Amino acid sequence: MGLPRIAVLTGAGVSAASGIPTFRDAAGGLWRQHRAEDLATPQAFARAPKLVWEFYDHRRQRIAGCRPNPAHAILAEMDTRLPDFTLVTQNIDGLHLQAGSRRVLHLHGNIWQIKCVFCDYRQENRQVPLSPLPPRCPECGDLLRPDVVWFGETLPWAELQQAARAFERADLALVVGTSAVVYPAAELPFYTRHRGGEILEFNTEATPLSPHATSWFGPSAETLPRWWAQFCAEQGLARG
Ligand code: BV8
Ligand code: ZN
Repeated sequence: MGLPRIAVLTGAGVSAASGIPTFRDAAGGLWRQHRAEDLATPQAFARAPKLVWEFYDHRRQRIAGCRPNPAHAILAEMDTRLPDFTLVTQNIDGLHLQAGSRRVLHLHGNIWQIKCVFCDYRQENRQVPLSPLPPRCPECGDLLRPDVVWFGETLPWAELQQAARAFERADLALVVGTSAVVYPAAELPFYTRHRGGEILEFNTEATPLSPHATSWFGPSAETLPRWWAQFCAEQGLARG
């Protein structure tokens, strides 16, 4: 029996130790009395593009100075040590790539990418602050928007299919720092279970996934490195 096939799903909790507030906690959840869920929608953008852009520009400014933490580093190391490893993230902060993970499936987009609402203009943009808001497309003059998946929008088809296949064939699903309430991403770990695989959950609190998983409670910047050291010892993997 070779090394187990592993699929990982991360959420905002994996970036908490990097200083980025999670999506639903107090700091990250509310901005100028607006709930994040109410601003991350096409309807909000159609109604108030400047306000939605001020929300995203605020988050870009917060994220710009943040660095990957040990949880990101372990996931990047796993990427190099395991023959069958897939990292799927709901996060839009880009910290997995910054930590050196090469193969990352971004299901909800990337806050550092902006695209035109009309033509196919799409560009990486790391300007903080961004001004003027809302930015206009240099090609057609229409509005530019963050290249992220809003509530009610479909996820990128190719990434979702690849993620589903990875969780279907995985022996082990690691679910790190997600409240496991946003679909279809939250469905993925159940694909592993349906095929007889095991789910390990790394979170500071219980979630709807917990009854179906083995939980490592605590901050993932501590629990993930601890689990990986134990896993390497069990599998006879020399540490990188
Ligand atoms: C779609 C990008 C339809 C933007 C995001 C009713 C029932 C079921 C589903 C629905 C429903 N009503 C609507 C839906 C569908 C909806 C949905 O699931 N809603 C939920 C809220 C009920 N889903 C959608 O709309 C999706 N699209 O379904 O399309 C469709 C179908 C066909 C055709 C057309 C349309 C789109 C979903 C994507 C939305 N975009 N983000 C942005 O970020 O601004 S989702 C948003 O939530 C973030 O991306 C985030 O990644 C995601 C999940 O949140 P988490 O990452 O889990 O973060 P959260 O704060 O919630 O939790 C943090 C966790 O970390 C906690 O558990 C905490 O305990 C833990 N933690 C904290 N610190 C640590 C820690 N863990 C470890 N260590 C620590 N230190
Ligand atoms: Zn355009």
